[in-house]
Amino acid sequence: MSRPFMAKGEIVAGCLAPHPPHLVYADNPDQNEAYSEGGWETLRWGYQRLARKLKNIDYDVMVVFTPHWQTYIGTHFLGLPNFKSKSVDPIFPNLFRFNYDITVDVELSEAMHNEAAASGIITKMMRNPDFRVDYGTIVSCHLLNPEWDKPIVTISSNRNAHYYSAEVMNEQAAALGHACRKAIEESGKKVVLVSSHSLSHRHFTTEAPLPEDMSREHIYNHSNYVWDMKLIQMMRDGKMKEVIDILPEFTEQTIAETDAGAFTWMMSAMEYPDYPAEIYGYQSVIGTGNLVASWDPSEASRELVL
Ligand code: 2X7
Ligand code: FE2
Repeated sequence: MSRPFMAKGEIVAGCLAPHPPHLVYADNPDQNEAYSEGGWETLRWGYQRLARKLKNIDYDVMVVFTPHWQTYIGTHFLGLPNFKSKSVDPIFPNLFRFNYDITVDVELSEAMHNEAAASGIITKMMRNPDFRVDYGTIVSCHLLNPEWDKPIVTISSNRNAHYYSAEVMNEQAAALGHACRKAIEESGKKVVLVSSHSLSHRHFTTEAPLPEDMSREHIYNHSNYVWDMKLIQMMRDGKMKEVIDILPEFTEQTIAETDAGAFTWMMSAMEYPDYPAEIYGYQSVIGTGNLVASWDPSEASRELVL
């Protein structure tokens, strides 16, 4: 239903925000129990610069799509106003034991759920008060807004790439992005979208004795590096439709975390930007390729960062 007296809602920024728990570990926030001597500064400094930009953007809510809330029947949306617990990374409990207290914009979450359902996508609201929010949501949102002073919505990753193929995932995620854009416009809200994932995702299976020992950190292999650089160049050139078209091939060749659908969802919701991405930093974490980047639809505030 359209609301004639309300300003149209809009997507005011889209952020590619990788979520290795190492980045929060390296930052030593009060919420995390582990202690580090730092590390992965190229990514963390990039995140800090993007977080400063977001502080100067007027927005109501962050909507994050995460690969680490994996759902096998449909797409799920957080559906309670508050979630509070401790998140322990299943692979890196030595790095990430984070006490979170998250506020959710349930109104927008339901609106996106309903619009997606109306377009034929299988959906569900998560109303379990004991549900533990995944570390993908927590890491990306913490690094983009360490004050946690805005509500969020998390969208799960329906594992289409694994049930069917990377091509089917691309189609489904694009349809979800389209529905979410419609819901945001109807809501009258200003929204920051967050696509939470690495690019290339082959990773080492052993860890350095000191995880933040940067003398041990490098990309898993050259082929993944070349693929990541190819995509970043296309982002700089504003070729987002082309990036999404080759994403299934990229996903398969580099075991990329784009398999989750987040990036396709965000680009579809932003109608495939043809303007340059803002590049904030690229670095490997335990061998994976990670890029912090943003798409700013406003030409007036769009920057050449790196
Ligand atoms: O979830 C992750 C990731 N995507 C990349 C690197 C390291 C750990 O966790
Ligand atoms: Fe991940």
